[in-house]
Amino acid sequence: IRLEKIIVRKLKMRMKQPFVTSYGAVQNKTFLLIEAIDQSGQNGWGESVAMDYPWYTEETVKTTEHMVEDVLIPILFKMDIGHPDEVNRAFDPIRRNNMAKAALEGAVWDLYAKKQRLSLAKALGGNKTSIAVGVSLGLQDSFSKLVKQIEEKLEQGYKRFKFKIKPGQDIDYIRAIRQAFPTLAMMVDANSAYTLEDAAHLQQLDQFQLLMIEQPLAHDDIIDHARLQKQLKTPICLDESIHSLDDVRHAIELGSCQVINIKIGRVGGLTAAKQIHDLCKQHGVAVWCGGMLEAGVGRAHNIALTALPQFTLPGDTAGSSHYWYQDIIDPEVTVKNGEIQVPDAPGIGYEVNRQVVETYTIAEKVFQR
Ligand code: OSB
Ligand code: MG
Repeated sequence: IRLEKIIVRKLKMRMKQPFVTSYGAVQNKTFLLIEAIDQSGQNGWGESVAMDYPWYTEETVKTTEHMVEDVLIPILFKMDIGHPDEVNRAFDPIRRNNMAKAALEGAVWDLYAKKQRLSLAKALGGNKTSIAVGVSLGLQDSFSKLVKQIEEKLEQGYKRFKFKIKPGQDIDYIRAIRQAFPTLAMMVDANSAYTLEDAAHLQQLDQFQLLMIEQPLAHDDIIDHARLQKQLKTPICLDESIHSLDDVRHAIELGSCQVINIKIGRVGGLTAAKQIHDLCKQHGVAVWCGGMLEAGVGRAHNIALTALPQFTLPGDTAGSSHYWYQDIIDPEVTVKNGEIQVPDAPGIGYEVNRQVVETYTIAEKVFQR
């Protein structure tokens, strides 16, 4: 693969409803959509998951633009790519900026799989034909609206419910949900809203049969999480704290968590995500695929990754219509009986709808080798 042309589009899409976390609300999503084209005219698609404001990790739409355009594309234009893993290695000397790296590497993976006439799932080594999925529900101010949402998702068969929590909207909030849904497969995500001093407070969550508590403590911590895990019956799952294979190795060694949330963007791409998957499999650590409110291209990459065997827990990959009035892929991602069919067609297995992409595009730049 010799990349000849890379198109960087900036899209702005409005979500059906604001997504509220311990940090605040997101409703307008701006992101980069990458189209990479090689010497034969074959293209591949990637989506950056960085958002407008650096509340989740340090990256933003603007930092990813800079990295993609000024640093990473020049590296790709110097390469002859035999396999996408080489892109991971070529980006390795560049510190972090994982979401920017993942967006480009994802486009190369899609292109590579298409040339091999393999689905992206198969190209990654995944064999599942369908994946079980869950849904992540943001903080709600009205309990009856939340109950209605849960009931609607239960009807569609969603297999796991994740609720955001924050100090002041946690124990009583989760108790109320548990009382309304005594057998619901449910977990919570704090997005780093607590400290070790809250350990006794968080112990109250142990009574609600939660599958796990995601990222209760600092975004860059693995030591305090190990201390907290010793004081909690509920398994801890790490999200923000995991950026690399070494982070996962350290977390396993220290006992900082029992479950890992793998997000392609946060760990720097599919190659890194697969390596983390393999390490977790070796250690018997369960993993699931986290979501970043992706549009269709990013969602398709998540589906392909989740086809790997150690993704034994339902992740965040809900159907397109949960977020969007109209997604950018054809067909849209649909959930039936709580499952998504893993596409068989080459690459990401969904067509990008160029007309729809155009309606959301607010900027476009073309780079030539
Ligand atoms: O912490 O998992 C998170 C969305 C954006 C940033 C961080 C997180 C999330 C989600 C949403 O929980 C998952 C989704 O539906 O895509
Ligand atoms: Mg999270």
